[in-house]
Amino acid sequence: MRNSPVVRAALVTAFIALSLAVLPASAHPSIDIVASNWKFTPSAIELHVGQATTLRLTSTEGVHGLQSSDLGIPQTAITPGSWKTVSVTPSKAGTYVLHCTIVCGAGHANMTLTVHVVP
Ligand SMILES: [Cu+2]
Repeated sequence: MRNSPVVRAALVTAFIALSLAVLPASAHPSIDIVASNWKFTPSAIELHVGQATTLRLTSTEGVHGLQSSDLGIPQTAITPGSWKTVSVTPSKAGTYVLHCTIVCGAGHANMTLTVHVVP
């Protein structure tokens, strides 16, 4: 019985089943947003009222920024080569257009991220 392949296989199977059952319940949804000159990709995202979502922000080109008082996003500089993580829990449905907050060049004025908050 000790070190039996059947027992080991059963333990591995139980461990994997447990991992799959536990992980999704504990993880918030997360959305990766990539900034570049001069856009956010994706350029629009959808969030739900009262649901915490983790935004993971990085840049492939230039330094950009994101901030929203309405959504509770603090001023966040987005720089190449690193990921910034911001947790957002919207309280009110609506469409929020966030402009890049760091002057980044010719296309800065039109660099936006649209956040659709739905019930
Ligand atoms: Cu900018």
